[in-house]
Amino acid sequence: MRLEEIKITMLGTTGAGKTSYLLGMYAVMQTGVQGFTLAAKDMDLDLELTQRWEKLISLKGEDRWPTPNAATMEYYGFDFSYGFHPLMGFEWLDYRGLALGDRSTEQDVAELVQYLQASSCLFLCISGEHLISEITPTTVRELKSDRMNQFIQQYISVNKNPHPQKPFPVAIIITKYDLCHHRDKDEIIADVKKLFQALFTPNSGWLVMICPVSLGKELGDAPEKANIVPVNVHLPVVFAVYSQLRAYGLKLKDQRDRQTLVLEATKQQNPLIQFIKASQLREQASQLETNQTEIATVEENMKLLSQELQQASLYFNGSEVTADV
Ligand SMILES: Nc1nc2c(ncn2[C@@H]2O[C@H](COP(=O)(O)OP(=O)(O)OP(=O)(O)O)[C@@H](O)[C@H]2O)c(=O)[nH]1
Ligand SMILES: [Mg+2]
Repeated sequence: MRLEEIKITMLGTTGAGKTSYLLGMYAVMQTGVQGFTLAAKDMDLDLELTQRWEKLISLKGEDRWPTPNAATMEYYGFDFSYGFHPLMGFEWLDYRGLALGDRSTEQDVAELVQYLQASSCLFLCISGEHLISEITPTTVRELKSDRMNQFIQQYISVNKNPHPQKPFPVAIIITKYDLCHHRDKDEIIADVKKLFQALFTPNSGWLVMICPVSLGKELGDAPEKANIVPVNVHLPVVFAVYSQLRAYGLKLKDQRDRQTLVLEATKQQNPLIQFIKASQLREQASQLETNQTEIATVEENMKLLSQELQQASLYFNGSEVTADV
C-alpha cells in the first residue's frame, strides 16, 4: 500500500519556531515512533537537516538556533515509512514568517495561496510565548492569527469546502510550550479555540488537532544552558498521515459497499445467467477480497498511529473526539 503524495503548508509568524520545530521533528522521526520513520527524499537534505540539528543540540545559547528564513518558501521532501516500506510521501513548505506580515508582496501571497490550494494538510504554528496569560487583541497581532485565518478563508473560497464526509486536517501546533506550561492546559485550549473560531464550528468538516510541542522543558526557565529534549514533535506528522489514511480507508469502504451490492445483485440472477457470468462473478469476488485486505492494512496502520494521538486533543466538526480506527 502506498498513499498519494501530499503537500503540507506550515504557517506562523517570524520567530514562532517553525524551522526549529522542523529540525526537531526530523531528528525524532529518523529514529522513529512505533516502527514509523521519516527520511528526506534527498540525501543532501538529510545531511543538511542532521547537521543543523547537531548544531542545535551541541551548542548552548543563541548560536544554536537556526537563522530566520531568508527565502519566502522553503520546501522539504520526505518519505514516511513503516518498517522501511514507504507508506506516504510529502512535500513540506516552511513559509517564511516575515512574509505573513505587512511587508508581504503580492507575489508572496499569490504563491502561498496557490500552494495552500494544493495542500492536503495545514500546520499552524503559534508560539507559547504569546500564550503566557489570557489572550488579548495584542495576542492576535503578535501571533498573526487573523492573517492565518484569512489564508484559510482563501483556501475555502477557491477549493471545495471541507465537509463532514471529506474533512480537512489542520494541526494547530503550540510551539515553545515550555514558556506557557505553567498555565492550565484547558485554558490554553480555550484561548486557541477563540483565535481560530471558524475551525471549531459544527458541521464545518475541519479535523483539528491542538498539539503542544517543545524542544526542551528547561528552555523556558534557563534558555542559556538548557538541554534540548524534544517533546511531542512527532505528533503533527503522525496526525497528517493518520488523516490521509482515514480518508483513504473511507474511500475503500465506500468501494467495498458498492462492490458488495453488485456481487449480491449478480448472485440473485437466475442460474443460467450466473453460469454465463461466472468469470465476471469470480472477478468481482476477487476484487472484493483485495479491497478487504487493503482495508485491514489501513486499519492496522491507523490503530498504531491513533495510539500516539491519544496524547493530543482532537476536534471534528467542533466537538472533541478521540482518534480511532
Ligand atoms: N523556549 C523555546 N524557544 C524556542 C523553541 N524553539 C525555538 N525557540 C526560539 O525561537 C526562535 C525562533 O525560531 P525559528 O525556528 O527560527 O522561527 P521561525 O518560525 O522559523 O521563523 P522564520 O524563519 O522567521 O519564519 C529561536 O531562535 C529560539 O530562540 C522551543 O521549543 N522553546
Ligand atoms: Mg524559519
